Amino acid sequence: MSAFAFVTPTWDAAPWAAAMRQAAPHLNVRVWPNMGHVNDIQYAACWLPPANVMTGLPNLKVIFSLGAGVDAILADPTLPRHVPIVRVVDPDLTNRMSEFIVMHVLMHHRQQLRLNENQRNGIWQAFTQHAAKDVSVGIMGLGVLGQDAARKLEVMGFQVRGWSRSAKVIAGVDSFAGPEQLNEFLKDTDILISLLPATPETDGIINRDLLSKLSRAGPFAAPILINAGRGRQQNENDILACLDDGTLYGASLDVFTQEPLPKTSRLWNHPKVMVSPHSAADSEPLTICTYIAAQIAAFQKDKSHSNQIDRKLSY
Ligand code: NDP
Ligand code: OXD
Repeated sequence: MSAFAFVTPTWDAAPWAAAMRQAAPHLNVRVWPNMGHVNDIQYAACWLPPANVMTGLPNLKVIFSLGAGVDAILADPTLPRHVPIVRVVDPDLTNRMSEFIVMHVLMHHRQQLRLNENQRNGIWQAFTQHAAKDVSVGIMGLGVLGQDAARKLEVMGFQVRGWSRSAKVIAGVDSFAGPEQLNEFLKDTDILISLLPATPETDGIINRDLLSKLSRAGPFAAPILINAGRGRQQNENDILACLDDGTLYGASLDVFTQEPLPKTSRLWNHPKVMVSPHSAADSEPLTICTYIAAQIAAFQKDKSHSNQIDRKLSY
């Protein structure tokens, strides 16, 4: 018998199992830790699987991530090396992320934090409006999510640039690639966005050194940071110090080194910061299960699957 297991110790798996049964009624769906006979399980979808669970499934053929990122799966040091890992690439998730990115770029661009503060104090005061064409938005990570956000920001009139490992050709978007072009990318970026995956190479990349290389020629004379990639990429003490001394004008942070963000973090109440609880782009159970069901159908037909990560690159 071929069975499918959800292994999501930190999430409620019930809505996921229900969605999977709807998306693939023929599949035998199980939920960790009640997985029945482990020999039956050929497919697993997970988020933060406990050590030894995946490696204890001898007939596992594909591991599915329930999100676009796979760091929550690769965190398992016992993960079997021979089983392919497939991540989510889906227009619904991509749209959700672009909504978040466009919303936060616009909130900073139109100075919404200052307007909110004035509203609380009953102050009627309009601020200078700057043209989008005078603002350069730089996206670190021009993958599936970064490219979609880049296109949408370009349509709105912003100058858009992106940085990735390999160079890209995207109409209206300047592409920079590799460590050797990072400084060039940063020096004319007014609003920096991270949509990078968490990998050993990107860990800690958002630090004082990087932030101090950003443009100070934009409308606010200091840059803005938006991180919806992963918290591991940011040094939060550096970000706070840069906000306090004016190296940064503002920040939107959706991801943190520790999640949930501890109540004691100064980021919660910092007047220049917008905090969201790792919710830039939710994985919607039925959408994601429909995607996984289609991948399993393809795999059962001819052993094919798409959006497999490269284990050597960790994304
Ligand atoms: P992709 O794999 O499609 O894109 C990753 C991009 O990062 C690629 O352009 C890649 O370059 C680039 N990259 C990776 N490593 C480096 C490096 N060392 N130097 C420069 N560029 C690098 O991923 P997605 O766009 O689908 O997702 C990106 C990330 O967004 C996820 O991994 C996840 O961490 C995060 N995410 C966050 C969510 C949230 O709610 N906050 C929701 C969904 C995702 P290249 O193109 O050359 O390979
Ligand atoms: C993801 C996430 O990787 O939600 O999809 O963080």
